[in-house]
Amino acid sequence: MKDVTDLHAEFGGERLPPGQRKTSRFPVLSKGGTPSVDDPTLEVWGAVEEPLTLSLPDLEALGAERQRQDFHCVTGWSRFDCEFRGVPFPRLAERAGVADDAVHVMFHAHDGYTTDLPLSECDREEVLFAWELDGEPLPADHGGPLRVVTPHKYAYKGAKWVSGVEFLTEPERGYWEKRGYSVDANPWKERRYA
Ligand SMILES: Nc1nc2c(c(=O)[nH]1)N[C@H]1C(S)=C(S)[C@@H](COP(=O)(O)O)O[C@H]1N2
Ligand SMILES: [Mo]
Repeated sequence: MKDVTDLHAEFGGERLPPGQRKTSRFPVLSKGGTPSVDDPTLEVWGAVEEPLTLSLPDLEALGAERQRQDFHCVTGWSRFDCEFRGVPFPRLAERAGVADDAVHVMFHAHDGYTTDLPLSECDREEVLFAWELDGEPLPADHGGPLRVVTPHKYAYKGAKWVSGVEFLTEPERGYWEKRGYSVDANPWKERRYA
């Protein structure tokens, strides 16, 4: 299994980011209820050569892998050693063929949630479209059947119940980013609020 729990070194910080406390629980944080998603398909559109509609088997076929990752919530808790299985963002970007003028990405979710990141900050091996947690299908409360995880950012950058990935030629703001949360969301720099 690929272990990316050392990625704090890239950001010059300790494994536990400043102002965070470690928990062994896995709290659920959602802006509303848990939507039911029977048939997960992921739409990919915007500044790409080929818009895609991908099923879970399609995602699997792009090259799924298991990764050990830490999970940092902006409200102050961190859960170490989450084992997610999914497909890394770069596999999907390669498949869609990202246009030269794409600079930013918006993730869309079934509960109406959105979140945005610069393309360079989500085109990373540890950004996963994940459907398994700790060897089990991803629980619905945690975003099952399909979510994004962003261990190098606060977890609001990882859309649960993800429905779409939109490549943008100009930055736009997601749900929490419009409401004052940081676009950067770097836990080691404590970029919590804009
Ligand atoms: N679709 C969707 N994704 C979401 C959210 C949400 O409300 N809806 N909340 C975000 C926030 S603020 C956090 S901290 C994490 C929480 O993930 P968890 O419930 O698995 O702990 O999901 C993020 N992704
Ligand atoms: Mo959060």
